[in-house]
Amino acid sequence: MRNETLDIRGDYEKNGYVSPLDILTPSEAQRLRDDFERAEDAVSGDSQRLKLLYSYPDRLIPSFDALLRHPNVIAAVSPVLGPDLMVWSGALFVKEARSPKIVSWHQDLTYWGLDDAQEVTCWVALSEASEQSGCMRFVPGSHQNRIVPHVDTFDENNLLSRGQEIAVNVDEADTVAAALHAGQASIHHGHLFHASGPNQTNDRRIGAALRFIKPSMKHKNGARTLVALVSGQDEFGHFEIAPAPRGFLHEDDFALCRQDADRKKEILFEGA
Ligand SMILES: O=C(O)CCC(=O)C(=O)O
Repeated sequence: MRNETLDIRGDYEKNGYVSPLDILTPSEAQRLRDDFERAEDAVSGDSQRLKLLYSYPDRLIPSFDALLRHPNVIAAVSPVLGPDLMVWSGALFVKEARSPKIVSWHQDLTYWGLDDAQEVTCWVALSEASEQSGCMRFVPGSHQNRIVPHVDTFDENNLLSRGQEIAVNVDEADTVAAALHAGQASIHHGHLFHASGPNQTNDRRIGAALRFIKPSMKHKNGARTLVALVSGQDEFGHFEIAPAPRGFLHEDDFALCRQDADRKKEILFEGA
């Protein structure tokens, strides 16, 4: 793997992202995709469970919990956040083949209700994320901004919860495409301007967005949402630490995710 030759911390501080990083072999990525698609088939008749599966694959499928703790993932994130790492969310972003779904320009931390910016997303491609399939685009250096105003569009083709979009113009000429092969990843800052376009290919574009935080972070409203402690220690106790998944799509894990989704909904839709 060639990540050792990168200055992850230096590049991240300068640009607000690092891409591409080699994380999984193509066959490891394919195995995760297979597990996800097997789970999808198993819950396909139940829209509530399907939604929970997209939001919490890491709490419902043991191999996705293992992804959060993968040594290459930890090695990509710890140069930025340090050795104590929690994952606040591990949701999937899926764009079906030939799908018009997009993600508008936004900054991640806008609506998450967290009190600080000690957060890094590691976005792991489980299928080809090319410009044609709608990979992410970044505005290098834009993480130096604080949170800028966003407007909610609730556009049905937008994968974001509120269809939120930053209210300042982004010049395409200032952007870079973060194309990834299956098994590669990018990391990005919670204030970085980023977006992604439609999928114009014949395969699904599937990515796991792993949201790492430092344990010192907390919710401004005091909510103790569910996190996975994946490296080091939690000396703060601001969150509820999730147990390992009890099995593949275990009923008790669905119940835990349902509870957490309700807590998060209150935060994500505050003021909407
Ligand atoms: O998957 C995408 O296209 C966008 C994901 C995203 O915005 C994020 O991970 O913060």
